[in-house]
Amino acid sequence: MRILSGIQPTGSMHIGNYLGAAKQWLKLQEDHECFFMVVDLHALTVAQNPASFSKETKEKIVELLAIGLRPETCTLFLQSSVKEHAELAWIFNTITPVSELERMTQFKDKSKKHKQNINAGLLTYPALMAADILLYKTEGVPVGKDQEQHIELTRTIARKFNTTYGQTFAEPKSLIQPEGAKIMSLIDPTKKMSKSDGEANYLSLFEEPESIQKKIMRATTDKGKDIKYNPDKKPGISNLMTIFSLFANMPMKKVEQKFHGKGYAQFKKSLADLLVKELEPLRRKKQELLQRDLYIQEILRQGQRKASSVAQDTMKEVRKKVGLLSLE
Ligand code: AQP
Repeated sequence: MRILSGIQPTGSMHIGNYLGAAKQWLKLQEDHECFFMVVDLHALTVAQNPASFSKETKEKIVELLAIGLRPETCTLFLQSSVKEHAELAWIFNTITPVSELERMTQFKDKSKKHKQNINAGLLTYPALMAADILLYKTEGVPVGKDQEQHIELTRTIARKFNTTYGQTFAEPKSLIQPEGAKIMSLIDPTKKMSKSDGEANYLSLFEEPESIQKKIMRATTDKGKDIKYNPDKKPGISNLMTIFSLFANMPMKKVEQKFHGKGYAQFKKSLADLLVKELEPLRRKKQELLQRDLYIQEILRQGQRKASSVAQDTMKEVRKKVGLLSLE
């Protein structure tokens, strides 16, 4: 199966990004043809600081390597380094109804969050995402639950293209984990963990140990004191239990048994200790990789070459099907 997924360059990768998406990538790279990219063009849909944007982009590649992506087995690249993404997105813009774009949850949420900057790119984001995916004739897209709607729209766009111009794209499916697909905010466990919601809401994968302790001990819990998994009635403790279960690789029933009769404080302390232990090697690896600028550049060049070769073939086919005059 051919796999593709991406992550935005801005902000540090948080445990939601990891448990919902990136952890799947590590497994998939072992026995599938995988394309993973840093989606810098998508990130431009909210205002960025040009002085720090490219540095953040490089740092995201470093983070992906630090968690264990292996450029020998997967293609790791920058979205903006393969020009065909923007080209195919334009063609998809011409077959995507505005009404479909307007009903996207992410567009509605981000329009509320960035009232001063509701730009056209924010609206047409899913057409670019469809281009990202279909350019590689992708079959599986490992993502968190929040991206499911965009992948459904990608399938709609693929169908529309196929009926308009002839069979070209297979419909990709989303690969969503049964657990961890939606890690919630540490402060408001009814909302998705998001890096744009402020420091206290999320836990970076590369967080310092003292900060991990602080954030977990301050995380919102619910009434009562039992360590019982019940996302509807006890969203706070259930979210923390999901994080524990996934990092400890322990089924939820076992987590409940382990903490039976213990209070929230004791559970939180165990969770913080577990996270400090599990995240320490990633933090060290990131520091080490940050010094290896030439190595990172070489990986990106190699990724660009591999991705471009597939993307150019697809665009050639698309241009022909659409009827764009070829100058060859
Ligand atoms: N809370 C989450 N739980 C599970 N999966 C998540 N993902 C994001 N948040 C969670 C998944 O991580 C992948 C990369 O996400 P992204 O870089 O595209 O960023 P995002 O979805 O926009 O993440 P944020 O933190 O919420 O960013 P802001 O605050 O900038 O909007 C995707 O597969 C996503 O599903």
